[in-house]
Amino acid sequence: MKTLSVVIPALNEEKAIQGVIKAMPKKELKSLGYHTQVLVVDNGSTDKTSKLAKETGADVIFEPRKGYGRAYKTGFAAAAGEIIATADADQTYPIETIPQLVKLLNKEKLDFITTNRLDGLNSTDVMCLRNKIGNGILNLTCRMLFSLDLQDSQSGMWVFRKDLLKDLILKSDQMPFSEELKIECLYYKKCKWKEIPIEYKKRVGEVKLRGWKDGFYNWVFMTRKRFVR
Ligand SMILES: Nc1nc2c(ncn2[C@@H]2O[C@H](COP(=O)(O)OP(=O)(O)OP(=O)(O)O)[C@@H](O)[C@H]2O)c(=O)[nH]1
Ligand SMILES: [Mg+2]
Repeated sequence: MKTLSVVIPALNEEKAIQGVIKAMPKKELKSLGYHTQVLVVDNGSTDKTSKLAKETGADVIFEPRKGYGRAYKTGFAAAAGEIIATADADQTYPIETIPQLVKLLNKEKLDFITTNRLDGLNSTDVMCLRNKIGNGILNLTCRMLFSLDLQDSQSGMWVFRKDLLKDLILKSDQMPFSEELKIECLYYKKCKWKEIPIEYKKRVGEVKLRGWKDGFYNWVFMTRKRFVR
């Protein structure tokens, strides 16, 4: 049987992590021929995230170096699957749709699927106005600099072939990792990709994103990446 690895970065997500792991559609993936490996990458949570993740059956990797991007790099290196799927540890992403996305990846022989959270958003409960504006600016910048027809450059749910990671230049260890991975795969590697709309849900637990500060940092990173790879 083939393996699919689900990599989840988690920092102090004790309220949400078990719900994310329990929602894992292991049976459906098994019927598609995949064993599911769930990898939670913890960067020094001070709460019970790791303990609860282990108790719910996930493999937990402790990564002492800080950052969202760093957590992903460590998780990807440890992933045994030929396909990798990702999601936040905050119950915002529809984990249950992973089998559909895997089917699509295989049917259309895609290398990378990224998801679009923004189309179906109506409540400010799910994403505040500040984040919507920030996402709009980042998406426009991404379109202008890289000519990528992406509606959501900052989405953190992807399904892709692990092989694709070879030769990528991934410098960010922080939040810009999400846009950097897409830019590397879609713009520099010119892989076969699709963006799929998903239902994005209200976060459980505390936000780790630092609002305008991270938004600005992501914008500077993206702009710089266009000229200095
Ligand atoms: N391992 C690790 N995980 C992190 C770090 N910072 C954030 N995360 C996790 O990465 C995911 C994304 O962070 P969020 O706070 O949800 O940021 P966001 O998704 O942009 O913002 P929301 O829309 O409010 O959820 C969550 O699962 C966090 O727990 C970090 O430094 N290390
Ligand atoms: Mg989140």
